[in-house]
Amino acid sequence: MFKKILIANRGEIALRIQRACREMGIKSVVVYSEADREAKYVKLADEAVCIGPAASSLSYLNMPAIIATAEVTDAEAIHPGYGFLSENADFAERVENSGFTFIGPTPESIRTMGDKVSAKQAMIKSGVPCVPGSEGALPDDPKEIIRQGRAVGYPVIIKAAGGGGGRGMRVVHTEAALIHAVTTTRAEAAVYMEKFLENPRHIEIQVMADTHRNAVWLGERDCSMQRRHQKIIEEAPAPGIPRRVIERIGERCAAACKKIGYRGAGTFEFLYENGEFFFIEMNTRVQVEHPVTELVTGIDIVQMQIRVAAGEKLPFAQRNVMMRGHALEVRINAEDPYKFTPSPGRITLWHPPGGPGVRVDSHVYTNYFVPPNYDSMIGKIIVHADTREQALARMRTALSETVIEGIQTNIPLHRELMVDAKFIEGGTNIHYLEGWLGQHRR
Ligand code: MV4
Repeated sequence: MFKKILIANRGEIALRIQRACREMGIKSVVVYSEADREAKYVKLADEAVCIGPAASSLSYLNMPAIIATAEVTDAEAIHPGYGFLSENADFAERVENSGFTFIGPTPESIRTMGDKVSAKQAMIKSGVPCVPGSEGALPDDPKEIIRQGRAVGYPVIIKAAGGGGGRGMRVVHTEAALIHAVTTTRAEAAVYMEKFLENPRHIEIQVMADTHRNAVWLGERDCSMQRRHQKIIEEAPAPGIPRRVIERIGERCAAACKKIGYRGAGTFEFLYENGEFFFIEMNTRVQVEHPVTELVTGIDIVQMQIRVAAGEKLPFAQRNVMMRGHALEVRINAEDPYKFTPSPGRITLWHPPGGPGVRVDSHVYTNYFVPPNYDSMIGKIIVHADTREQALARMRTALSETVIEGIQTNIPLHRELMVDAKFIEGGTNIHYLEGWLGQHRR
């Protein structure tokens, strides 16, 4: 096992990784920017190194500074967290070429999955069901593009192979609009075509693989409650989807991991519509919403990432993975709850909730200054209970005792959503929140 790990991230995930290291008896080094001096994980660090100014490009994205810090501190491995350099294949390669372990998949896996066309081709080969569409990248020939559009059937969606998170996508309703959409989406990279699903849910499967040909799936998460591609509530299991349907998909995901030699944690993203799953893309990192999976499976995903990166075997097999109860996560953002404008500044009072089945992942505290330089998420409240109904009650209680003063947060929005009849029913789609916000305009 590693003696020391460098944490190349910030915010609540930096604290999450630091806690995992400490629990495993591993020393950790955090790198931080000038804007993050006050963060809890910097104050609690075994070692903390300031690597640059607030701007991410000069700090959390500064590969030479991060690798040089690993060298001077004698760290053996680098955990990239999520965002920043976590899915940068060149970074993973530079880390490994400098003699450190990248806590994540191989650069080749990151590259293959980062290209949505090659990711989809790999999944088709592994028997994972995908959205019907073009076979690979679209050609230049307009006649051929129009033929494929007719074969797929309108509406279609044109996506850039290097896109993701909502970048580089165009919905096309008629043949007349097709060529223009392809031309404008085709900035430099390849583009592909898919049938456009109008009202899907966003369901993802968590996987974990070691370097000894073992791969397991750890259930699913429903991440449909989102606005502008920013998830705000996640839960596990996904309400109302038959277990046998999810199990078939999960087994295919684990099989795909074995086939492509995947290692570490990963997430297969699916759209779910009319009882069917369709793969859209893979995330080759730990995700913000990993705690809901940790609470329903009892598996420490960050600890497992570290173990498999050190070459250990997964300490459990698929048959040992049990799902118990229901978990809900709400993301706490420093923003206006209805206008969504960022609200950085000093937190004059931070009073987090507690009690049985309540987990708070956050790097903030009373008198902490939320810097304006990064995304607005300042923490997460995650609850676990035997049933979804009980988890909802637990979340309502947790939200009712949460006090955050000095900045605006989206806690009032979460309080309203937790008593919304359709959300309580379960199974709302990816468009629900934006529709709800339109109805509840103020
Ligand atoms: C789609 C889709 C409908 N049909 N693909 C958005 C970001 C990227 N991850 C894929 N996205 C979508 N792909 C087909 N064929 C609708 C979306 C989509 C979406 C997906 C997941 C979560 C939120 C979303 C919000 C708008 C559109």
